[in-house]
Amino acid sequence: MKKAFKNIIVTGGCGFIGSNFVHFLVNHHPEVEHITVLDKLTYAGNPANIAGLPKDKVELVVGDICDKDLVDKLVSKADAVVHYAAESHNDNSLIDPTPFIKTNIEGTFTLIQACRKYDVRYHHISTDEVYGDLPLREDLPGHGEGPGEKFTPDSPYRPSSPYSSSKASSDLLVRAWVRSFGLRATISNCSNNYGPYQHIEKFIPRQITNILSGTRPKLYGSGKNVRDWIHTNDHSRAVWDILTKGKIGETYLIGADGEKNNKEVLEMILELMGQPKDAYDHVKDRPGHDLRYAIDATKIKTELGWQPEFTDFKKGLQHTIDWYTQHEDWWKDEKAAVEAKYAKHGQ
Ligand code: NAD
Ligand code: TDX
Repeated sequence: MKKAFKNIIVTGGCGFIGSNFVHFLVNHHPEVEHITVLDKLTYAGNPANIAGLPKDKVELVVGDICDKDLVDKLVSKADAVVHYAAESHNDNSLIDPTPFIKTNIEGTFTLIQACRKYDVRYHHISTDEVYGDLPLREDLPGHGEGPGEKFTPDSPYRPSSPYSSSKASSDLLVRAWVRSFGLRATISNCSNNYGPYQHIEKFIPRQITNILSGTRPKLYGSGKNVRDWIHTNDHSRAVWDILTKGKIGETYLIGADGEKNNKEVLEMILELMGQPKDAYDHVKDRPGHDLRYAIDATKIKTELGWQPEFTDFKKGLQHTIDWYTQHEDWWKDEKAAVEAKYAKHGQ
């Protein structure tokens, strides 16, 4: 019989997606008795994201996933590690890749070495960006529905940025540890998440908070780049399904058929916030900007029975806009510095 996961470490549990998973565990899985959030609290980590959760159940350990002794001590007492902690922003990785190499690669190495030592179940959170990008649908013979026109777990690794190449490196370490050392690991590669608590450096919250601050939104390049959006609640449910029902050594792609180009998303935000459709600026494009991401989520749907619940993007976006509108205290203090950094790089 499978061992129950009573004591789980969630790395990066004070970030956007990791904190969503911590809330998900507390709200939906009382059988998980103790959650240790291991988080360095970088600029992207905010303890407020898990404030209010029961202190006897959720313990925050402020520390670095590269700290071998700390990781060893925590992992020795755990049943599972779900690894979210990362440097996560492409634009930052283009300015200074150093912390991406350290946290995303060395941090993963540190965690899997400890999981190997104590035979602890490990789930690795990754991104669809490891597969590089796809041509736009209109340029494909099957208009995006033919074989090989979306990412599948067998797509070749072809990362474009320092961020995505560091994530790809970490995935490959995990695959090798499964094969060479019998690490009990699974990997998930998810598409672009949206929802409350996302850092305001990212596309959707940046534009919402720009409008709320009286600043014009900023669109990179032509805005034709396509992202495959999924609500972060759907991501958390998928991760739990993989952790508890997934097959060791397997990779699962998570996506909710949410393809939209950036211009469409921005126009939708403007419309929902009562602004003219063209009230934004075109700014310098991102170097190496991936054109299109699209996930074929057949495997997780058919093998694990997962389905997304947030299928109405406009409704999810409205809910996200409402959250940022009502939680100015969560983002206001950082806004000027985030925009000043972008302005320095022409974005
Ligand atoms: P985020 O930047 O919001 O949060 C990252 C968290 O990790 C922060 O709390 C930060 O303090 C912590 N952290 C960073 N370096 C650390 C270190 N060395 N030691 C301990 N903690 C550290 O990121 P996110 O958007 O929530 O992404 C979480 C994970 O999901 C990442 O692995 C990312 O690659 C992956 N992912 C993100 C998306 C997306 O759309 N945001 C999509 C697919 C996969
Ligand atoms: O101001 C902006 N204007 C703009 O047009 C910003 C910040 C972004 N963009 C574009 C770039 C992308 O095409 O919007 C799109 C989304 O940008 P980001 O929010 O930076 O996300 P992306 O680079 O697609 O990566 C995200 O999804 C995959 C996460 O940040 C990663 O952590 C995840 O792995």
